[in-house]
Amino acid sequence: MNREALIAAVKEQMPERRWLHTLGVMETSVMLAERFGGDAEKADLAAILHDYCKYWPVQEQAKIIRENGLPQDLLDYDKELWHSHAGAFIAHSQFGIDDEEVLDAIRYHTSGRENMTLLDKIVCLADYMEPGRDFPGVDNIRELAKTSLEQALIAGFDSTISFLLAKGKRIYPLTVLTRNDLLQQLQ
Ligand code: DGI
Ligand code: FE
Ligand code: FE
Ligand code: FE
Repeated sequence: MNREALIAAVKEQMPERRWLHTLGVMETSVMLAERFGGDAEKADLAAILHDYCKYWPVQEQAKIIRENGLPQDLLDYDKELWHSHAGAFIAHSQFGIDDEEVLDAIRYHTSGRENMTLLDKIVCLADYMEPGRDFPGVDNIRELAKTSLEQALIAGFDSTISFLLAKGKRIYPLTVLTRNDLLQQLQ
């Protein structure tokens, strides 16, 4: 499937405002790839697909995780964590994307993981700071992103973890491991 057809397929899966978010992540991923020496074409592709399953019924997302050997522990945590793994699965099975770097960037764009690749970092950070994002601290993340992917990502995960704590929600352990690992990378 060519890029235009892929974009049309993605657009159909989501409301207008989420499509505008996706456009913002595409633009920001490419900018970050250029800034930090990443692969702009892979960043663009991962960004296009990253939220493909975001508006699918949660039962469908759960079914993909249950029936295809994806990490079952996801099902014990917030449903917001499911669309990234389901999205990577669909990117491979439905759209034939075989590039593991692209699939991983989609798969880990919400939680991150230890030893994130450059592409993982670019897509995850673009998701936090695309122009349409407006949450307390987002301008600080954009400022940090001028010089350090890691510092900007840590600020992003700090904000997510604070948000989850304030809501009394559980934190997916991988999110904490990701933050610890990024801090260690700065030492
Ligand atoms: O899909 P997006 O809204 O663009 O962004 P995302 O894929 O980063 O999802 C973010 C949401 O996931 C945010 O509302 C917080 C929620 N979430 C719930 N539990 C966790 C979590 N995010 C992380 N990183 N870790 C969690 O444990
Ligand atoms: Fe997402
Ligand atoms: Fe294959
Ligand atoms: Fe997103």
